[in-house]
Amino acid sequence: MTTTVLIIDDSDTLREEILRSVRGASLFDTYLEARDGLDGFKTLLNNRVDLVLCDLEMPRMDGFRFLSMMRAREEFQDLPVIMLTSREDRETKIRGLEQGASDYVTKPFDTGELVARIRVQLKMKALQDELKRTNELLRKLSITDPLTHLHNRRHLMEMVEKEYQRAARKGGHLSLVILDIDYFKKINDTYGHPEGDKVLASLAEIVTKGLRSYDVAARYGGEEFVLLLPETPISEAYAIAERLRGEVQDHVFKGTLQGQVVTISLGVATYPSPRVESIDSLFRQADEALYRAKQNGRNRVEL
Ligand code: GH3
Ligand code: MG
Ligand code: MG
Ligand code: MG
Ligand code: MG
Repeated sequence: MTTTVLIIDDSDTLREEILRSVRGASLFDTYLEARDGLDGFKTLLNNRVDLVLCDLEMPRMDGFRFLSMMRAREEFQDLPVIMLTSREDRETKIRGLEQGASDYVTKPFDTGELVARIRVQLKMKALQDELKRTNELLRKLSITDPLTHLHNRRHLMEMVEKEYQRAARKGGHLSLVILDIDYFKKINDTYGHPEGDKVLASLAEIVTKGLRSYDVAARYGGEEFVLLLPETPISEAYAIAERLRGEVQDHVFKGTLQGQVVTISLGVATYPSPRVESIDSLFRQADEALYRAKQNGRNRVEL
């Protein structure tokens, strides 16, 4: 990946001088220049930039305005900005740092110092990016079931809470589908546990495929899955469950499981409805419906 620096200064001489310094240190592959804050901001919007060197006093838009404009935008929160100031003025430096400057260099600057400060900023940015990636990964792991890559039960309960509150506030319909594999024990007994795991992974794929972006599919227990369907009245939830039931039944397994038909039973419940006035009762109704589906012969959807 190429690294890009943006130099914003109204003085041609100074820009050239800075350019020479950063070029000499081979810190960047691409060099962008702007004559004032407004120009610089436009350049920032149109290019991927890794570090900004910015003068304070400039016509049209000065360094302070530039700083507050860019820091107001989410995508530029972590972008390092080194201010170039001719003023030894303590107040100016403090104000710059307070408005989001990462560091400053006083003009006339020393090339060695400028390069060293740039290196520090680039290193901090790299560490920050890595930390962010690690955090995202940890977050993802903490909400995902490792076998099926569906949401885990804990995250499902968080989402249920959120969607329930939303439905209660706005008066929409929130549907819940609980599904359980029929005679899964027999599949494990016949093919072995690892093949059973493959069935679970395949089912997860089928379930995920047909979902809308705001639906949530989770592994609720060993071989039980839950679909959380916001803004979905019971008739629609039933249709979704019924479609899923058919897709699972028609699924053609490969390898050892070839020829094996797997079916699921599903229970559907919706908030609000006569016996559903809490999250607990939403789950209870769906669970009871699932029980009836099992009782009534399996490979069925019950409300
Ligand atoms: P039914 O639901 O139709 O009443 O019959 P069932 O055979 O599916 O019965 P039950 O729901 O009681 O059994 C669930 C089985 O699922 C038991 C357990 O060995 C298996 N199971 C649970 N978690 C996993 C898993 O992660 N991997 C595999 N391979 N099997 C699992
Ligand atoms: Mg200037
Ligand atoms: Mg079960
Ligand atoms: Mg059971
Ligand atoms: Mg089962």
